[in-house]
Amino acid sequence: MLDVLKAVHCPQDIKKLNSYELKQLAKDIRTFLVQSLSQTGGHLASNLGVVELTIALHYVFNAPEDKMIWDVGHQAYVHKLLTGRRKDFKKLRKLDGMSGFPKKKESPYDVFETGHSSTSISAALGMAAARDLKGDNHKVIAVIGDGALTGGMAFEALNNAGRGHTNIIVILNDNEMSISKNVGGLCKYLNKLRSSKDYLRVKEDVEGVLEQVPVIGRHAVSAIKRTKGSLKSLLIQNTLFEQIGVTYLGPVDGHCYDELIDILENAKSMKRPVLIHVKTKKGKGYALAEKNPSVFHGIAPFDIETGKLKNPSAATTFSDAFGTALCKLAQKKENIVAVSAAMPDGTGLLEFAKTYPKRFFDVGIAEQHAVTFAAGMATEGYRPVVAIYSSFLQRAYDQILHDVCLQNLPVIFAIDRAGLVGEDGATHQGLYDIAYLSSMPNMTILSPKMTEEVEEALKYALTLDGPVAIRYPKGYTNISKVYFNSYENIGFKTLKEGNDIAIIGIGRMVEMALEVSCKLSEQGISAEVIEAPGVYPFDDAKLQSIADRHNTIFTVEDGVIAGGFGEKIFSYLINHQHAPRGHVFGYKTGIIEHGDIKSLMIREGLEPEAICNKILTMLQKEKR
Ligand SMILES: Cc1ncc(C[n+]2csc(CCOP(=O)(O)OP(=O)(O)O)c2C)c(N)n1
Repeated sequence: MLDVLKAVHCPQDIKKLNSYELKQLAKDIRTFLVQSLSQTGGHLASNLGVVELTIALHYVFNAPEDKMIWDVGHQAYVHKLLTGRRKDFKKLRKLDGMSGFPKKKESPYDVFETGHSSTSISAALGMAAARDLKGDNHKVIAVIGDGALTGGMAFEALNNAGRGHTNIIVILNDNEMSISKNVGGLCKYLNKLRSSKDYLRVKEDVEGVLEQVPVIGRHAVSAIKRTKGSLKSLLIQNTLFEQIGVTYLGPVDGHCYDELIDILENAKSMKRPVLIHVKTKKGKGYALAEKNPSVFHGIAPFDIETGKLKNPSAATTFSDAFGTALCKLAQKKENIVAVSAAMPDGTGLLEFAKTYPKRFFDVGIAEQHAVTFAAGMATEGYRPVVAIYSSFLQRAYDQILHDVCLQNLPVIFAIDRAGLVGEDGATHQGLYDIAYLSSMPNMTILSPKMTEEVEEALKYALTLDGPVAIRYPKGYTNISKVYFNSYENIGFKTLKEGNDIAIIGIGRMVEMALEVSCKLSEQGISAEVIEAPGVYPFDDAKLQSIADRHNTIFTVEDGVIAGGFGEKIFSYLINHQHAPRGHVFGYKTGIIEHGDIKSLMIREGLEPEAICNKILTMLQKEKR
């Protein structure tokens, strides 16, 4: 069992395998992935779909000299397995373990880091341009899914590639799925191409026809092969890709080595930008994942027989609360519409999509477009609610500023996964939204601290006539319901009285602030705990009165300190002739790798014990 996989330590080992062993390797990898991910969780379905493709790539090309870039990077597990990291799967996505995405420091085979979608073709083209300038001749390959191809940057890159003769090889891994079913006109177009006569059949037909021409036939076939490298490229000139200057090869069956190796060898010999259209099945080889690829896209530890989660949670998450609240409000307010960038599942919008199909817009992995599309709808009297994860919304910085905030349009941003997200790591942590949104004109930022407050925050947002961001974390919080806030006003609110110091928390950090105050009271320190449901702009008068009551103020947020909530509080107070002592608790750096959220917070010093100790040390120093 798994003998072939165990014998593969680096891509050179694959090149020694015969066709039977190559097939066995694919089987071994699928067995390994299902077993291993059933224990650790991770991105299963996408990886099961690229097993033969990844093996064929390493069989034909010479990594790491030839460079492979994995778009999004969630499908790079097979690549990791083939490049000497099998043992590291035990700690996949765990603290100090192997990342779920390509990481340069992990392996020389990981040449470019990904996590957010649609970057691979740009990066590949840049690497290829550098190669040409240096006079090198290795190959650069970008592997991109049909979902990731819906991101505009992929087209910016193809447009750029089509202008010149820089050779890059783009592998379009088309499984007809994003996380959910892929959407849009491009997807329909790819479907048409998928069902056209496949690459090998066309090639055989042409060779057959030419060979029937006596004497010159055989020469013609090899001459065309030599000069053009691709017979098919002579025939199919009318794809979108060909029209913009990128040679289209395909479609090929992404689970058939013969087809894959033939087409990759062909592309390898070409001197131009090439796109190879590969048809794959997401979840291939594991029936439950084939049937339900969205569920197995990213999954927590599960039972192999049933596919059920090992530790299911019945708790309502912030995403659930958002979805339910939006459906409820949309019933009364017909101008509410919802916009998703390929994440209706993760953001809790499935029910809304089902209940209000005409008022639901999944625009694909296109966060920039999602925001400006919403801005357009807002100009026509609609109340768009754009639900996007914090880290992916970074994509749309200028659209939020230029198209929404400067025009003061009433677009609501439902920012899910704000703060640490844990296992997905540095590219996915939602650390920056407060910093970048709080510097934008007209923007109001709200931060509910418990799931029950999401509906209140939404209702409040709908009373405003400008942009509002409602940020909330992954999962749920455990804060006592006695602290429920009805969002009648969003000013600072004292949750617990205290005389010695003030601790101001936002969102899920309010729970932390309350815990810290309990620990401090055991040490004889009385802390006033204040929440800021309106993170920004804050209530100036109330802030001044807090500063009148306390000389020492602490703030706690789950975002980067630089430009964040605490910095703005202290900057405001200093500029208004208050000079409180205190400390801003948040993340000192924006690079926080993968691991479970609790461990990461402990490591960052954002946990009650560490905060309490820091406060006590400060207070003691002040006494001296
Ligand atoms: C900018 C951005 N938005 C959203 C996501 C979340 N996301 C991760 S994978 C994925 C679907 C990718 O589909 P595809 O490229 O076809 O790959 P597949 O999983 O089908 O192999 C999405 C939407 C992301 N990683 N980056």
